[in-house]
Amino acid sequence: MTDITSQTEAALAAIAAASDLDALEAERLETLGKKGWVSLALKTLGGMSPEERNAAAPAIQSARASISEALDARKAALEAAALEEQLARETIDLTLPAQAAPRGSVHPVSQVMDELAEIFADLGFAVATGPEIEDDWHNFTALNMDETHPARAMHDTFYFADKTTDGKDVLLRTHTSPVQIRAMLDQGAPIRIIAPGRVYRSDSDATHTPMFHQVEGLVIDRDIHLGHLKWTLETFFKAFFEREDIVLRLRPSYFPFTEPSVEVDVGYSNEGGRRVVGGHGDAPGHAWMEIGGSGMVNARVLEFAGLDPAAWQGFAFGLGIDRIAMLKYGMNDLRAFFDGDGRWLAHYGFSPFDQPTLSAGVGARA
Ligand code: FA5
Repeated sequence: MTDITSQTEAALAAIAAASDLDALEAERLETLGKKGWVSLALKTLGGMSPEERNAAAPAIQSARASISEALDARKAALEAAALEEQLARETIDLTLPAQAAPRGSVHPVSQVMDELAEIFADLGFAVATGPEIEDDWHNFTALNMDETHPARAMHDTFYFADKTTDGKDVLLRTHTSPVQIRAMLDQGAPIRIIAPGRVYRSDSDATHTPMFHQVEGLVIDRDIHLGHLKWTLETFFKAFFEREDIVLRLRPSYFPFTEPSVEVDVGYSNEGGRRVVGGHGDAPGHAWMEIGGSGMVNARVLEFAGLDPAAWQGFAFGLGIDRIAMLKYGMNDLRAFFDGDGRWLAHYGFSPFDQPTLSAGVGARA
């Protein structure tokens, strides 16, 4: 009896002193485990007479109950302490400043594409896309450049060795104009889209790269005329450059897919070696810079795209995105855009948090 009492007291003290879950498990095995002394004592009850059992059982059972309870309580306490310790160790204080400078920035071309989409969305334009690997029907033929058309040669095209299953040449699109054809065939008229994206030409110097970016614009509706085109481009450039003194010059030109065709120039001045848009290109200290081509969609193109030229007219334009990015953000060598130089990106790139919005200003830098 006294034996059990003192053994129980010793066990309870050991349980209370167990400093971790392993020590506690060792104590459980020693008491309530299969070969633990409490279990063995319980087994002896079977061999006793009823009187002996009545006398011995309560002490053993109460020892088992109190030890089991103490084991559970100590286990819960040790687990809670372990959790506390882990939580304290793994704490992240979100109010602390970042340890390292954030890396990565948005390329000016991507930023300008977001700005374009934002401004044109406000004018009711949707964004359309087309494949960069095109066939010559969409890139040339449907744009009124048949196989012998000299304008095909002007585009310095990268061709693939293989043809499509129906015998068309496959190429890297030389402009975004094939998206006009795809949009008209897909959607019919009326239509109001822009199509920004990559284009490819075998061309390279400070203002030409083999891959560059254009944004195509296409509006097809009834009674559309060149005045709508001029207003749209002027409104766009004023919002894009965030200045009212933008002057555009539409110069007669030739594109097989527009008639009439006009080249779009913007007036700029040189300030400290940097081109700054604004002002009339013929004013003192100013000049004109070509930024794109445009015109009224040629009736032949409407026919290729399944639209009736007697019912529908429209205008289209194609602007060099890299050129307008250079003008807006002051870079002077187009080739640096695609060198992947981290220092250039750190200087000219944008914070991912700098989302262009019309309300906050499309050119805001964070
Ligand atoms: C075209 O590509 C026509 N598709 C534009 C068009 C669309 C006209 C719709 C009419 C209607 P062009 O080859 O001129 O036109 O190119 C348009 C603009 O892309 C140029 O003004 C220039 O800003 C830019 N660009 C042309 N070649 C390069 C190049 N190699 N590198 C960078 N930008 C270029």
